[in-house]
Amino acid sequence: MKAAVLYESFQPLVVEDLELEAPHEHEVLVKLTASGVCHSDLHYMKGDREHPLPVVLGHEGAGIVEEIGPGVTYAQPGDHVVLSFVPTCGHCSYCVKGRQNLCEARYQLRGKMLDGTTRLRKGSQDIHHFNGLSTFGEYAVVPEDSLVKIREDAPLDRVALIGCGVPTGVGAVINTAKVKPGSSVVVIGAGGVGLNVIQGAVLAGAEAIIAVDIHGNKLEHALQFGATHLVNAATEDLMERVRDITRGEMADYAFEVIGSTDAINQALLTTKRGGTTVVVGVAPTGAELTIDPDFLHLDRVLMGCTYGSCYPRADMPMLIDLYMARRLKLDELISATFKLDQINTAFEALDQGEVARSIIRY
Ligand code: CND
Ligand code: ZN
Repeated sequence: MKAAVLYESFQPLVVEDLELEAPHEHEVLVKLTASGVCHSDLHYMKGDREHPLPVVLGHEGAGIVEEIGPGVTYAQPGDHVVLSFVPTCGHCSYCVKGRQNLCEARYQLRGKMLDGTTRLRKGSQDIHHFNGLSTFGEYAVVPEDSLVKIREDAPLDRVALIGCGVPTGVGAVINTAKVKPGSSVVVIGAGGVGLNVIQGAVLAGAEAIIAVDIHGNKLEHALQFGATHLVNAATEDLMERVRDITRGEMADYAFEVIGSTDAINQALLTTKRGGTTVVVGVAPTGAELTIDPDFLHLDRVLMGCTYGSCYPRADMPMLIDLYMARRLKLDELISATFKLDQINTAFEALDQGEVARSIIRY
């Protein structure tokens, strides 16, 4: 099968033929229909984050089950699925307490399948998996626990975005911060994930939704997703604007959706006493944050957030239902569609801030 391989950071992905071994016990072969192009993948390509190489990246995908390995009971060939970048085992101490996004299995993957071996190979060389998924290929072998079965009338190319950007952004609002109706919300970074924070804030009934970006096209998108106020951080004073919009109080909630420590600090400063800041962006490994403890002293909360604190098998079908009922936007998120051999162009477009989200369609 054809896949895009990262051999070295700072180098383009190489689209080539790889061997993909049949699924082992409790694994499933999925024929992918589409994969979203997320900034998390780009962080690894740029060396901001480290991963064993070579690797097939991609963690936002959907497709159809083609073959099941021994012992698989959850899915059958023909099932439509979204892939979760956290396999949820259902019985670790996190899963049983409803914190499935933190499942132990996630930390056993380390570039391999759960049994510590790989299914991807180029000649005699093992190629690493990414979060047990590696959606930048025509097919993927994934753990059974990474599958989320979905309704068959949902368009499989669009719902690929339910694999990461949508549950991460919407979940950060609904599950992590638990935004209350009538709140004021600042969203710094209106990209693929940030737009979903914005539509999450709409679902939560926020009153003021202040979208912040440095690109005018991103801010236009944000308006379409329900932002009530736009701030171009390249030309405007963010604190001043938030103070004006909130009649001097500052915001109830701020979300950092870039992966920058400066933006985390800015987010914190936009919150009022008792306000909550949620860090959604993934900062480079080793980055350090300096904050004034006095600021937190006034009942402010600083929270992390992975995968929108979601339970994939409950939240993803729910988000798809909302999309099918036209209560959640997916079509508008996709500003470009590429073929797998154009994947480097797709990442350039993401890096240059040209797209909301793009997808690779197989
Ligand atoms: P994308 O590149 O689409 O969005 C980032 C946005 O930030 C762009 O619109 C930029 O224009 C904007 N931006 C950049 N610098 C600034 C600045 N100084 N001020 C204001 N805006 C700025 O990326 P994405 O939405 O795919 O991902 C965003 C982050 O979220 C990224 O760090 C990614 O790794 C992370 C993420 C986290 C999780 C999670 O589970 N927490 C899941 N997926 C992605
Ligand atoms: Zn992602």
